[in-house]
Amino acid sequence: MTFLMLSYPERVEVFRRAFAHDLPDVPFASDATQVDPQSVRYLMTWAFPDNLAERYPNLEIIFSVGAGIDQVDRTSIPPQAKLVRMIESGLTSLMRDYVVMSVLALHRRLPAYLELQRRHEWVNLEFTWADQRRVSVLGLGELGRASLDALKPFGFQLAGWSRSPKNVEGIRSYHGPEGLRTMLAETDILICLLPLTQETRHILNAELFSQLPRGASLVQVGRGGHMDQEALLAALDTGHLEAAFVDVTDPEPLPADHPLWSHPKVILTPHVAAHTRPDTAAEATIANMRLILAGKEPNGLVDPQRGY
Ligand code: NDP
Ligand code: OXD
Repeated sequence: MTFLMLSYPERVEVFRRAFAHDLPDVPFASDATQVDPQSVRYLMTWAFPDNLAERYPNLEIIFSVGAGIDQVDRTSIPPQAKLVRMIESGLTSLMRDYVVMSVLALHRRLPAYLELQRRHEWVNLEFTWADQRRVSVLGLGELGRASLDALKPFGFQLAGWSRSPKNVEGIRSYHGPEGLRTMLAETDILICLLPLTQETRHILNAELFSQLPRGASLVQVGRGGHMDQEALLAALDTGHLEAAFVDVTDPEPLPADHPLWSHPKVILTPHVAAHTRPDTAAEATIANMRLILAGKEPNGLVDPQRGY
């Protein structure tokens, strides 16, 4: 019952040491050419090898190295194998930091001040008190909830939208299409932290932007496929949206001549909002392996029907 990890050497070494120390009975391998494919029961990877089912016929669990699993071609997964996404404190803390940074920057109108600085103009822009600023998150999962928790001390009016109803202390919770419309109408800064599924593809489109109040801003940290980039540019150009932080694009890398690079109301980062941290991810994976070996459900088990 080998655990095969396909990733870059530094990350693999951290996992190898953690497995040797905490789970010595589970053989750990990282070189696919040196392992008996029949023995591979657990596979951890980001990019999924071709012909997975034929290559590793006894696969039971596929662990994604990352939180998202939209990179996976579901048709390649052997029918008996389950998919587990990454939930670990290092990645969550990076996302929390990025969301707090961008919400504060948008709240204090940093993109507009950067533009004034470029023009050497000393101008005081209007401001809003934090307790009058409405900040909403699309997606009340691991990362959406952690981000909202980190925003609480600033006193913003917080809201979140999910598929199923939620009851989260200090957060107005919405679900379903009607809930989304209501939340958008009451949102000044919108954060996208959804998984990319058939239902959420291109959810950030012209219609959604038009439902936000004039002057609202966006933090796009989900997946490039969530957003119609032309619609964002149009909403910024008409002034309907004030500014956007964009961390994920379609395609990635974003072509050098794409207008998002140089738009004065956009702060663009190259999909760096969060990354898996090797030591905490190894701990989380070992905890999950213990659950699996005890016949229990691992944390982050993907529901194939929901698609996340
Ligand atoms: P989770 O699975 O924990 O949470 C997903 C949330 O989205 C849940 O609250 C879920 O609702 C909600 N949701 C899913 N589909 C819908 C829908 N159709 N309508 C309404 N709500 C929906 O995911 P994480 O928080 O761990 O991660 C979220 C995403 O963040 C990842 O999938 C990835 O796209 C992105 N990400 C980006 C990174 C970056 O560097 N930019 C790094 C890591 C992740 P419910 O609770 O009802 O199930
Ligand atoms: C992830 C990512 O999904 O880095 O983990 O985007």
